[in-house]
Amino acid sequence: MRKLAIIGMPMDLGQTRRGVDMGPSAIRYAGINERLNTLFDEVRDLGDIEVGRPEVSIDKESNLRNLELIAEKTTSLAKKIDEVVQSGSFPLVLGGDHSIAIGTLAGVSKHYENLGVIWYDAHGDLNTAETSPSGNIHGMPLAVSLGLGHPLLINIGGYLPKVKPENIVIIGARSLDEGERELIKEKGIRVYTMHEIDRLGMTRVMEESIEYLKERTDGVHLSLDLDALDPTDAPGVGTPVNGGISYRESHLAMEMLAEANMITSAEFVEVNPILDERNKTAIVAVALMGSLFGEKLL
Ligand code: HAR
Ligand code: MN
Ligand code: MN
Ligand code: MN
Repeated sequence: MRKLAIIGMPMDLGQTRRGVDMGPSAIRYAGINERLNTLFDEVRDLGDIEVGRPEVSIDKESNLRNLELIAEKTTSLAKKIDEVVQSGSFPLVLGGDHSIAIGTLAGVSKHYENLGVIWYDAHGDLNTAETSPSGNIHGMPLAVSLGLGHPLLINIGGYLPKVKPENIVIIGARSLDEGERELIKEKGIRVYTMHEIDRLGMTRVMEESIEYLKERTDGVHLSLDLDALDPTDAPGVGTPVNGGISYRESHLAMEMLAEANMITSAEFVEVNPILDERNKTAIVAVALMGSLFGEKLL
């Protein structure tokens, strides 16, 4: 029996643009239930993790924005995800800014020896407090999952690391900070930048990614940041970067993942309805979920 559990994570503490906390509502409004109902034997919407509207704060020592709050809230998310995986359901998390991935991965990875991660994003999210240009934790979750970053974040779930560098594939990168580039080289992380997507085409990028992860992982988490897409297709994001992946290429990527039958958990993040055009970005997110979970055109 194929079971899906939807978990909303209305958190905007990893960056400074308010509104991304409304992402889960926007995605639900775009018709997620209707779209996915027929693709699973059971779909349960577990509602949102309680985030509230806490007062923002900057940790003086590390300069990280909302460090303790993010540690607390992502810990709650990790616990919920852990329960969902244990119950045999596929966890689908609705963000929220990308810092929520710290919690998702902490909840998921303990169930796998070698969790693979597809990081579909314009950014690397590989900063630490030392390399971050902004102090925004949404630019750090992939580094945190590698065990690099503030102790309060890397130890969530009580173990580390959540992911090994050789089990990661980044797709869509076009805005990497200097420290992130160095880390990618040092750790040998596989990255398909927009250059490779243009050059090889999305078909080959996905064929290679799927083959690479199949060889070395026992489960694969898809972390899809809507800013991986071109801003013309997904305008409702806090940090848009021109020259992104097209709507159709993204569908192809999701369809190929469905065919490969390898994704074991997923999150869709950075949908900000305040910055959007008539909920377009949430609608795109839901359409991509349809393809990811096996919707057929014919
Ligand atoms: N690299 C920049 C920083 O760390 C910008 C990160 C922007 N973030 C996201 N994540 N939307 O993908 O501040
Ligand atoms: Mn991101
Ligand atoms: Mn693990
Ligand atoms: Mn991004």
